[in-house]
Amino acid sequence: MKVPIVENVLKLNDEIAAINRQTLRDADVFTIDLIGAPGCGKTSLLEVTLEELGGGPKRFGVLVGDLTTDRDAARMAERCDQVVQINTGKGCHLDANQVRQGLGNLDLDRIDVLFIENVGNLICPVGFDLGQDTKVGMFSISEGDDKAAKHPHLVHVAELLLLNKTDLLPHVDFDTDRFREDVRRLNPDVPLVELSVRNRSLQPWYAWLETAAGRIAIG
Ligand SMILES: Nc1nc2c(ncn2[C@@H]2O[C@H](COP(=O)(O)OP(=O)(O)OP(=O)(O)O)[C@@H](O)[C@H]2O)c(=O)[nH]1
Ligand SMILES: [Mg+2]
Ligand SMILES: [Zn+2]
Repeated sequence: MKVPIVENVLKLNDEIAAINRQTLRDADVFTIDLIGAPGCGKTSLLEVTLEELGGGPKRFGVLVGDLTTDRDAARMAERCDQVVQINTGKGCHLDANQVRQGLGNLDLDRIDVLFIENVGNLICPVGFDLGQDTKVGMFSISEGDDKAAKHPHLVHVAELLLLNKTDLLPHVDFDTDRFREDVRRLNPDVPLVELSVRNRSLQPWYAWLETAAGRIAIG
């Protein structure tokens, strides 16, 4: 007897993700699924990005996933008027249907770049297509230098990797060369941006963002 439950769940997810992708393309919105462990600095990065780039030519929106609170959305809503919190309950990742519902609460005509902050988790968010243009993986110094090696799927899939909290390097035993070697071995081509949101050293991230988001303008 065939029991294709998981297969069907992912198939349905992919179908809804395709609808999301079309909706976002039609509205000329470039969408980034930001994936990282709890506390690596996803919301902090987006807060500073919204603050520093918010008045510029690109208009931003955010969908943020969290189990029960709206704290991340409240933080970002201070810097952006297109922010929607998605509560996943016991769910450890966002799925395409939740994103679909989130999109219905945004004014896509007023957004050029949409950030989706996924639930803090390095594992299953990698496998769920949300309709995004690209997935960005975020690690941080405080998690330990073995996390790229232990989460190869994210390293494979990500189009950009961020290593946050470099300001903590003097205080933490983190072998940066080892981390870089693991990344190179798993994905020789992925750009790795080492940064400190705390120190606001975000220029390489902004440069990547501008190039990546530029694709919709020329695409
Ligand atoms: N030292 C240091 N702390 C940072 C940096 N970036 C973020 N933090 C701190 O790390 C903690 C977690 O940051 P968040 O931005 O909430 O992390 P998150 O990834 O959004 O967390 P979840 O949404 O819970 O998964 C906060 O106390 C931040 O102030 C950094 O560059 N350096
Ligand atoms: Mg957060
Ligand atoms: Zn999950």
